[in-house]
Amino acid sequence: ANNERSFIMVKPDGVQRGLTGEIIKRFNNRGYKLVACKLVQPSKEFMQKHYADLSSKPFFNGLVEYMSSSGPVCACSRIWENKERVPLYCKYLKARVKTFVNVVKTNPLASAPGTIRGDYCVDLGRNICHGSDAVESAKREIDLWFKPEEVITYSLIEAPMVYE
Ligand code: DAT
Ligand code: MG
Repeated sequence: ANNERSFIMVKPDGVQRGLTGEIIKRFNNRGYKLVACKLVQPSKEFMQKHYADLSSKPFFNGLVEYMSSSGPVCACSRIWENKERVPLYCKYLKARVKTFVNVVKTNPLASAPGTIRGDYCVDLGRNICHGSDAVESAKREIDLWFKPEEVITYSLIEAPMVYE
């Protein structure tokens, strides 16, 4: 479970609201290493591939339409060296407060303060940030969004100050 990569994307609403830097900074602050980052205007076909798992859902077409026609997204990949981290990204993004256990986990209304969604948004279709939900989906998403040479290998000079 070492050096797992995650895929994080600031959605069009996050980019339009000027929150790209905030979101990148949140992950930097915790010690995640940014290994890929670019601004993209994805096509409808591309977003259909990204959200292929959800293709049978009633909200699929609206989601794809929104993601491909509301402005660019910022696609990123990160590593938290020597730590298992993909499950943690989810907590970061949207851990639920107890009062809202009956609300779908994706609804940012239920996201705890301190999480990215819990601090910046309130509506299901305007939840500002995507994070891969498992190691396998992260791999699939990184391969979809980035060419191999766009994912950079480098050492973080602050690493000994973050990791014992
Ligand atoms: P998450 O983004 O929390 O991983 P997901 O992968 O289940 O959630 O869904 C992807 C996106 O689809 C989500 O960010 C917003 C939209 N979505 C999910 N469930 C929805 C619903 N019931 N109605 C409308 N949009 C929905
Ligand atoms: Mg998801």
